[in-house]
Amino acid sequence: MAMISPSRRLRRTPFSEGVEAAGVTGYTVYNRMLLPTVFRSVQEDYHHLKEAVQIWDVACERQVEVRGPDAGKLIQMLTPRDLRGMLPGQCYYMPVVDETGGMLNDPVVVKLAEDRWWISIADSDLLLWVKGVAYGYRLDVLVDEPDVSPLAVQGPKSDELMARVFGDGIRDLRFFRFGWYDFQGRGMVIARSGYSKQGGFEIYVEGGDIGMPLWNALMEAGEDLDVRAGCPNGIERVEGGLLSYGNDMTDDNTPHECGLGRFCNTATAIGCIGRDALLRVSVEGPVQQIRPIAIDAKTLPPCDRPWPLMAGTRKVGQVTSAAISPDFGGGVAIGMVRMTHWDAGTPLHLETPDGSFDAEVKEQFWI
Ligand code: THG
Repeated sequence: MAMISPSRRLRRTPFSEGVEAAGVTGYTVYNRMLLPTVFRSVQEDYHHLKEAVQIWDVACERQVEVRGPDAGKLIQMLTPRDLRGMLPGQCYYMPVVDETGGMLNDPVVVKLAEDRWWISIADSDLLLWVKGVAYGYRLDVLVDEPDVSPLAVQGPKSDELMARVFGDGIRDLRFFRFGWYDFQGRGMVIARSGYSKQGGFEIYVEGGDIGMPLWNALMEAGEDLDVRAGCPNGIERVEGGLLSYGNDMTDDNTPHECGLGRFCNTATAIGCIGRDALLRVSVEGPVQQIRPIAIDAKTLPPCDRPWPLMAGTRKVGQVTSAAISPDFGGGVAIGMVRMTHWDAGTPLHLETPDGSFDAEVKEQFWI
């Protein structure tokens, strides 16, 4: 594919200088911001992620900050997940739905205080929806996109690297909890989370000016750990079944179709804007759902459009993310499959631009 032309509309990040110095070779666009996709090769990056530790510029996971007396009320309006038990210091993976129950985004929400929240968004313009809801319901909140840029530290050696920069206390941080830690006199929110199954942290860097000093400190502290610049890995995230909004689901899908029913408490999520619609559809249950799909292939083209999943001549679903897995052998994929064919073991055919392949519905994702 031809190069993407840089311009002001395609936002750089506080870490772009470090990403370029590290030799980035591929970018995508996410929330109108640069997101690296490849450094050495997707395969080499994959093996390194599983063996060592990587620093990821995920500044494109923008924060929608909601502040004020009605903040908790507004956040609950966005999601069918019941937030009443959520405490400051916790992060939740949170489906966001519209009035039809359609997915608008699948962010991580960070509860900083009763009256201050960050919504760490996937690739859709959620800020506009949240501002619209706040205005339309005359809520007493301020909604904006602060100068906060997540930097992820991912991989099995993440704890060791983070302890060297932030102190040993960080080792005690639990999954999807956050704390405040000091770097050069600046308080930073750090959570144990991230878009991989290899373990690690996300540092919510407040103030772009401290971005490169932090990047450089992590790189220097991890030299003997073989720390490298990395990015969300297209193979590893499919093996782990981590969904990508806009790829694996859109506003045409309910959270239940996306397999996110475990993050919904629609009966008790009072105030959720899509609640009535979801209660209606949840009576019957979804008629299609996300499934892991194994593909009998040695190479696959980039999945830049849905690939039909066929049972004979009948289309029964589609694959929206796929890769060849070095560790599991053959193709791994995320698909949306009709109820009649979603049982594990169901044999299917996958139609790609490079031809047709045997495929099979799997019981669970690979990681
Ligand atoms: N971290 C932060 N913001 C994000 C992402 C992230 N915003 C964009 C995008 N990623 C949102 N999508 C996801 C998808 C999956 C997860 C997080 C965000 C995730 N899922 C775990 C899983 O499925 O195993 C854990 C979910 C749980 O148990 O709560 O982490 O990565 N800040």
